[in-house]
Amino acid sequence: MAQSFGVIGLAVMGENLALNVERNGFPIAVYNRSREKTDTFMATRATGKNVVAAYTLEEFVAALERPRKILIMVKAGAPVDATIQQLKPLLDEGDILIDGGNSLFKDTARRAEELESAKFTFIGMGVSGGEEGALNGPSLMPGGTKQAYDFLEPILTKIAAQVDDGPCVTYIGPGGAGHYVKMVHNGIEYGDMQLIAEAYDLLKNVLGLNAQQLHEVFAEWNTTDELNSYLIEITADVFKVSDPDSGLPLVDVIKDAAGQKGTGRWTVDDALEIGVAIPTIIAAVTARIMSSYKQERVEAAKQITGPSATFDGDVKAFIPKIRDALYCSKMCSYAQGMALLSKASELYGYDLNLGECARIWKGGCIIRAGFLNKIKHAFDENPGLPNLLLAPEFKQTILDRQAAWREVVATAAQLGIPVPAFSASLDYFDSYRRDRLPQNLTQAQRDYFGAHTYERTDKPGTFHTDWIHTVDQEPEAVLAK
Ligand code: NBP
Repeated sequence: MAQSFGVIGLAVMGENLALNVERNGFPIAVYNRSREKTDTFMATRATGKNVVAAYTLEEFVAALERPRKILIMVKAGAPVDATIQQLKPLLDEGDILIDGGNSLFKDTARRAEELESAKFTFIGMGVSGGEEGALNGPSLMPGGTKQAYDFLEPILTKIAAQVDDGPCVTYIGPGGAGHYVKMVHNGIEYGDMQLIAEAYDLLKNVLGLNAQQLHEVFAEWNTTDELNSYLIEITADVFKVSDPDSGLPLVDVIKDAAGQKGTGRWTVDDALEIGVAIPTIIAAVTARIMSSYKQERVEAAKQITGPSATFDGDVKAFIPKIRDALYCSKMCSYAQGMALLSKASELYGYDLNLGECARIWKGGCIIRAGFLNKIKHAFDENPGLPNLLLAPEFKQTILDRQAAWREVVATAAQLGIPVPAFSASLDYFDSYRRDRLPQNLTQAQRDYFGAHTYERTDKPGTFHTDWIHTVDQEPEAVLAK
């Protein structure tokens, strides 16, 4: 009997998704480029399961019922193209290929076009949740034709994480829409992680909390409606782990240089390309880059000193202020991510349902959090909401906490502690809420040196001034008086 679902690529994600699909009642066939991984999988985790191993792609396609449903879970980039090219001659019209890797949305759009014109069906599906999510229920973001999604829906809804209002999967939109939404999810994830890192820095290095106290603070924050989330939960756990060699908290002996695989940068690249301000996410990506200058920073620390002052306030009273700053900054970060999705939806024709995007992130994925309910609610109430900061519940919450947020950012600046994502969020908030920014001067400068013209606030049209010959006579200096 033919197997109903195929998985190519048996690294952590492919293996776990394969087992998830099989556990949910769909017999599977698997294939991996190198034979050893398939052998190990079959001899260990696949034993006793309805899994057929294939050692060539010919065997693999022959093992599948038609139309074939094939999930490609290989390293993103050239390996996906190579796999598709090898598969193409073996497929039949109507077969469905799903790329579940972290592919760049532009690659997905290109592949969809190529494969659709060859009468195959292609789904570019973002998968979030790491290896644990892949096995027990990830958040799935499939993009492609609605018809293909409908065909796959019975499988996808079963393997996805389940939350109070349904499985964490929905039809995202055409072409590269699924991978776009996954990319922005990852950008938001970068923002969340950096904001938590900054809260940790303040708690530890300004307030002097030890690992046990850090654990208690994050564990307590995780019980709140606002901050309850997977990332806060694992942060609390991290402080409970000691290093067996040194006896120190393990986190203290980890080198402070963060890696990145590229999806955060892709989010930044596209936001800049389509003109959406995402300063918190940019700050998060930049902070990882700064962290990677480890050796240079060690040298610089010997030569450049910061303020010598230390915190002399009330430690207990400052902790909730840091929590407020974290929450306000997080709201700004999500406001930026959702604004990016909204603009991309319009420009790329994705027709995204932003409330649904927030809903499918409620379970399975790395940014899962109770807070996403509020975002879903805000967009359900007003699908045309220009910015999350204007949603009544978000607006009021920030207004109630902005004094604490400002105090935290100001204190960090005075003590020389970098809080790039807290500050970027506050700047975003202050810029967004101001009806007049200083870019009137920027426009004047641009027109001065480059005749770039400007618009006026009092009448329509485009204007240019011959600044050099119009500069007033030097008036009597007033500042010195
Ligand atoms: P990797 O990204 O580490 O890729 C390893 C797999 O790709 C192996 O099966 C390998 O086969 C195969 N592969 C490579 Br490399 N080059 C190939 C080629 N030219 N042709 C065919 N197969 C090739 O695996 P992963 O961590 O499981 O991730 C899979 C995808 O899921 C990636 O796109 C990743 O970004 C994405 N993702 C990962 C996570 C996570 O938490 N790890 C989460 C969400 C999404 P081999 O065994 O023969 O070398």
